[in-house]
Amino acid sequence: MSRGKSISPSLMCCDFLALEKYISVFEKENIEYLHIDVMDGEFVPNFTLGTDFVKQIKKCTQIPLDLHLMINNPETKLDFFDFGKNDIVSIHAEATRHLHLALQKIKNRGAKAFVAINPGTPIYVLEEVVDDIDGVLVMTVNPGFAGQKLVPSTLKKIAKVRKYLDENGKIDAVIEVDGNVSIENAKLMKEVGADIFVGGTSSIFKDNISEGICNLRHAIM
Ligand code: S6P
Ligand code: MG
Repeated sequence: MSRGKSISPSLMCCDFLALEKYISVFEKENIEYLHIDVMDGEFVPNFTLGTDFVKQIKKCTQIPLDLHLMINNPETKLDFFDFGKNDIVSIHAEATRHLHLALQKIKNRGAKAFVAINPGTPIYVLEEVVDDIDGVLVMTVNPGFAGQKLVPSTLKKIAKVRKYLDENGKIDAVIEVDGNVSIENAKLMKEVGADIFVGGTSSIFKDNISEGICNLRHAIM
């Protein structure tokens, strides 16, 4: 996978009544991915976007999807989701006893398989699947809600994951960061090795979406 710096706006932060308008701005701004948060009310204490939403988005744009599945036992639910080649699918290491199997199921459909890890999860969970992944989603807040504050220890963790991937010959594997990716934090995250930046209420979803994207783009270049 290319390690070029990319932006993935978090669609749960959109005004859903204006979704088409947002998508056309994202297309105009050459956004690389669309981040879709799926929550099951069990793995995380919230519900957000689901299978029908994913289907609709897939129908209305060519921008690759970036599915962030915050659901228990994803290996039993992947078939419900519309994804394929060029899309990213992240599953949480904490949410499955069958991490390897779940990753294979993602890869078999041609998508890019990422392991997501919470702020409190040690990076050694990557050890037995490092050869099978295209990237790691480092959560920089505890998952469940937008608008939270950065967990400061995750900055060190991004650097640790980069080092671990490189040492294991995974120089093309990508690091995605999600949670309080403000303009200021994005610069710090970039310094320690982040590649894909999830833009939420801290950056893109403020007064002017295009301006937010432009500022974030500038911070990560
Ligand atoms: C949180 C979710 C995220 C948020 C994003 C919001 O559980 O996975 O993708 O939507 O973090 O961004 P911000 O800037 O409000 O933290
Ligand atoms: Mg997310």
